[in-house]
Amino acid sequence: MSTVVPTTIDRIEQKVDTRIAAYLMTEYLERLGVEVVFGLCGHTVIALLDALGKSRIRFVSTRHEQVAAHAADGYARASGKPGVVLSHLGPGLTNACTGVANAALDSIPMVVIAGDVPSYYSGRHPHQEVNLHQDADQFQIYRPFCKRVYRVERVGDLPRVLERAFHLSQAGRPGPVLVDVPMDLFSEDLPVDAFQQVPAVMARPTIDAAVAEQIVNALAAAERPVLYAGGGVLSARATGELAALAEALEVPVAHTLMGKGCLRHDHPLLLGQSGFWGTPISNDKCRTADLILAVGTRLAEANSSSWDPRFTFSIPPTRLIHIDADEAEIGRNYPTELGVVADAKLALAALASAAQGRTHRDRGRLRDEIARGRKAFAANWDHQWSSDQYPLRPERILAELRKAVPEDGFIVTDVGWNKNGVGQQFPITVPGTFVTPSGLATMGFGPAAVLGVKMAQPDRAAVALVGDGGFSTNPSVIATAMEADLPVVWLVMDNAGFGTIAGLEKAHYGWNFGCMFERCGQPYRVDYAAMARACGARGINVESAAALGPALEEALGANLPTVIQVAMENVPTPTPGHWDINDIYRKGE
Ligand SMILES: Cc1ncc(C[n+]2csc(CCOP(=O)(O)OP(=O)(O)O)c2C)c(N)n1
Repeated sequence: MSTVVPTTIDRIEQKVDTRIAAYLMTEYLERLGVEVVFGLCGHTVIALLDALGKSRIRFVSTRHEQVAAHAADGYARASGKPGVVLSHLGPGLTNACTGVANAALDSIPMVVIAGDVPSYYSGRHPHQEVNLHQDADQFQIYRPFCKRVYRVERVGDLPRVLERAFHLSQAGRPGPVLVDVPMDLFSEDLPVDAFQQVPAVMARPTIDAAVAEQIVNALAAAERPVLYAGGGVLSARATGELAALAEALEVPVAHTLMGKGCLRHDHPLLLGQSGFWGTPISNDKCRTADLILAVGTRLAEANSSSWDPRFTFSIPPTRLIHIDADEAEIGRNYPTELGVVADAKLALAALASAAQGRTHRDRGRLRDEIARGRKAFAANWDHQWSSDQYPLRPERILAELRKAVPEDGFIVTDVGWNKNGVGQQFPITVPGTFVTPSGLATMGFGPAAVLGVKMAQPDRAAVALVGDGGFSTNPSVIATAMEADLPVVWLVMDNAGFGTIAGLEKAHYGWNFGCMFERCGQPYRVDYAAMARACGARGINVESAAALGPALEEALGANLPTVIQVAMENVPTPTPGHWDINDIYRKGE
């Protein structure tokens, strides 16, 4: 005769009130301030959906888990809170992977809650488990990019794991955390007060007065110093502190793609973006600097011209001081004179305050030089802002977009001309209004991320500027925007192909095989505006350059999601920097 050993929960149940875990967990999410969960259903998560449906939390049901993850990512960027994703196991988990990895590479706080196969099936290879060579291990797919992957083995662990997930996703360098829950645990009972602990309020690390003094001294004494701002400056909401430091010591500011917006576009000390798609004045000043103070950046490949010293950074002889939330980033690609692990806002505030009233080396006619350098580069393309040609020049599209969208409106890009052109040329004045996928550079990010941005900031305009390739990866975003009542605008730059890669192949191999949209050898165009209308949304086909401005005005004033499709000439974004892939390609016979 077998003896039934009571579990911890059974023992607890005899003494205290209990409720079903899914409901307690949802109430906990409400208490943590979660306003919205983005996800897609499956049999493993309907217990949680039932609870969510009865809560104050909104559930945005997407039609692809990658869309859910990108939307949660956009929400996190525009709200400053972690994005929350709900995913089914197996195909749901693998579909969401790209979106979660994209968030990870851009240091976006995110909690992914996944329903898994029932716990008691471990090793039996149940329905929809990814398990051919490992048992009950599919959550490990998230390991290379999540800050933690938790598999909850017992329902009693759920409160602690969720608290850890919300804490870790936001603490230090933010990023995604996976909470993988065997579905039977959602339906188990927990004591009503099981979800007690909330994430600690964190005092972020700053720099002490002596270190601040040392850095300010070095900047003041340097002959050609540069401040180099990454996305960490924007996510720490530290742009005011950066401007104060730059102005106090008269130091020019260069930035990464994600650092765009760190100073107003018209700030006289702004050099612009560095690297392959950067600006010549930014690359020149970085390369010839005697001291660079880099803040909140990985000094990653695209912005560093593949780390080739002839183009963007030449370290040494340039000396580098690097402030970052993550110690692993310090010294990775360049020898670093001083590494500082600190919060960008606190560190820049300490530096700005130490720099107030300090004398510094004479910077000569630095501001004039910057103005001249920026103007000379813009002269290569600013005449195109008014070009009437059809298909449109991409620069005309940017000009119309800038005119139509208020300064505090969001420009969400994808990858392609949109990201590279906006990063290089588009005037941003309000920090945080430029949202872009940098580290993973995922095609498909923009059309979905704009949903989360609009959810976080419903009173501000939100436009996704995307290529036709990126838009068509997942046009189901239109239906989701309709269902969630999110009046976003997608401005689709249509060049009938994966234009950026087509241009690269053409430059090296003389044709663009495999990169253009074709049917029977002819260009193949999809009517995305009609697709929008089929979803009950608005769709506008722009048929002349002059028609784009009015179309944008109309779309931004509408209370329905709108797709604006505009034919665009496929021209490459200027590349003042370097990318060493261009040295790899070899053309045979
Ligand atoms: C998921 C994914 N697959 C492939 C790529 C490689 N890639 C970079 S840009 C690009 C073309 C994007 O085409 P489109 O959205 O039409 O924009 P365009 O380049 O024409 O401006 C591709 C395929 C990528 N970044 N992401």
